[in-house]
Amino acid sequence: MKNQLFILLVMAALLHIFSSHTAPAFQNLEKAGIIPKPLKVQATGSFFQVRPNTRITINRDSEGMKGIAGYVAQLLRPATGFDWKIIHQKSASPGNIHLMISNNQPNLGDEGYKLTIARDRVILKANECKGLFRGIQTIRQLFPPEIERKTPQDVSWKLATGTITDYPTYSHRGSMLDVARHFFPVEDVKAYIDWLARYKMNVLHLHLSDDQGWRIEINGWPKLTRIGGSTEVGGGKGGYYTQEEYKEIVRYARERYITVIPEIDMPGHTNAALASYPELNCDGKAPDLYTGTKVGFSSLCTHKEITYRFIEDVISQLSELTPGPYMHIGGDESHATEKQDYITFINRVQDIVTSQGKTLVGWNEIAEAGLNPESVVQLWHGNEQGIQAAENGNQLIMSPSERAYLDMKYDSTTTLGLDWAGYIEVDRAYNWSPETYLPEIGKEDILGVECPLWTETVTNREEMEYLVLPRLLGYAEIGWTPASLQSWEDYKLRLAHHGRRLEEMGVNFYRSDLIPWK
Ligand code: NGO
Repeated sequence: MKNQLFILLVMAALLHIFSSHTAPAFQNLEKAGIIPKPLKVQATGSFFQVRPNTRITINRDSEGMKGIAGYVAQLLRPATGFDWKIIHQKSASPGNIHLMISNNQPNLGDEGYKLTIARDRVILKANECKGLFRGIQTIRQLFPPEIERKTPQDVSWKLATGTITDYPTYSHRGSMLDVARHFFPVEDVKAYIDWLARYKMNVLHLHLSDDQGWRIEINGWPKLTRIGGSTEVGGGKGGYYTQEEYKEIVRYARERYITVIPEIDMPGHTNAALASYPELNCDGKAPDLYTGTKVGFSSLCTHKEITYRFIEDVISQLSELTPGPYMHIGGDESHATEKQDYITFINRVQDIVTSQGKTLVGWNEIAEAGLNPESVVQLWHGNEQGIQAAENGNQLIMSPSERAYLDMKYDSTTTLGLDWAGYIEVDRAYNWSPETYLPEIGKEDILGVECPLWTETVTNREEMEYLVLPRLLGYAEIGWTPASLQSWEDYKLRLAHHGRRLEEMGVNFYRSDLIPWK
């Protein structure tokens, strides 16, 4: 009898040791595979059980806090089927998820957060709502992947216990969406914003005009949208955003702590505007609308005063509609503009932008114009101009085309996309670092990272998803996680794990052979 008891005890002890070593991922916070990888994670090996009566409690009754709590509830309700009542109370209580602002954690900055998951409660702390919002994306990834479903799932909702302390490396982490080559309705842009939000990105750069289309309503210039917005690459019907719709995009982004940067490309990439208003052309004649994919053939007439009246109207209205600090004026590939005219033009437009209280951003070509040091240069193709900008004191947004272009094919078999900057497989997209990309450009010169999705070949949401996912996740990590913590070997395992989540989301992501998908 004694012996039997002894054996039983030994077995129980062994079972305990064994089970704590093979704790399922949901019980080991360090193996949760979060993307972007957080700065510091400490697991405590147990779990918090979410129950039908688990509440979201907030320590302040502010609009911002209520907005965030509402966002969390709306994320968690469909798949759990629980109520997720929101309650205002000073401190955390057993069984609940407590969101709190407490301004005494200087190292967290405005986007950082500290998450503590104990067996009996969850506490998410940040200096600002923005930080809570980023932290919520972490909590979301700690739920089982079925949380992504739209209907109640029969799952035991557990969160692994431990603590996470996390804040971003770069303050600017974004993606550009080209709505000019093909037009995308507001709903698609919102879906895009949601992907950015999910991976803690904070900038949506909207490429609103190009040769093939003008996509934003400008009062006093109705033909821009009526004519310039009437088509797209391939000759489809195009489209445009009314100012109300644009405001809705900005509002939706803002609710997710994402800044919108509008881009009106000039003086080149302007055929849609030139086709709408003959007076913007040097010869006074409107060209035909263009639905091909060549670049570098159009230019606003840099000698005419009406050109600058036009730009002033566009920039002042967009400045009014956009709360963020930036105005992007393109400036790329102006091969149809004389060099000296280009320089004079960029300088005049820079003045217009700053007179509206905005900071100018442009593609690397604008560095040749001798910019104000406050202006920002987006490096895409033209390392010399990037270096020149850094020497001039301009901050850089890093979007090198051969690493960061979401419109490049993955490999020779990809049917969508372009390949002029090479193929960008998931490893090539991940395995680089903005601060070592060019020896002449250091971390202090860099504002952040953007991955652009140009849409010459992209016509709908599914195609968008295929090129964006999963590369976007890697760019998000490059922007958020310190370079010293990034590793392809580790990332590819986390991405493999994350694949289940993408599947539950029902998105059309690229299943790269390089990833050992689960
Ligand atoms: C270039 C060009 C765009 C194209 C894109 C396609 C820049 C900044 N200008 O990038 O007009 O759409 O390549 O990859």
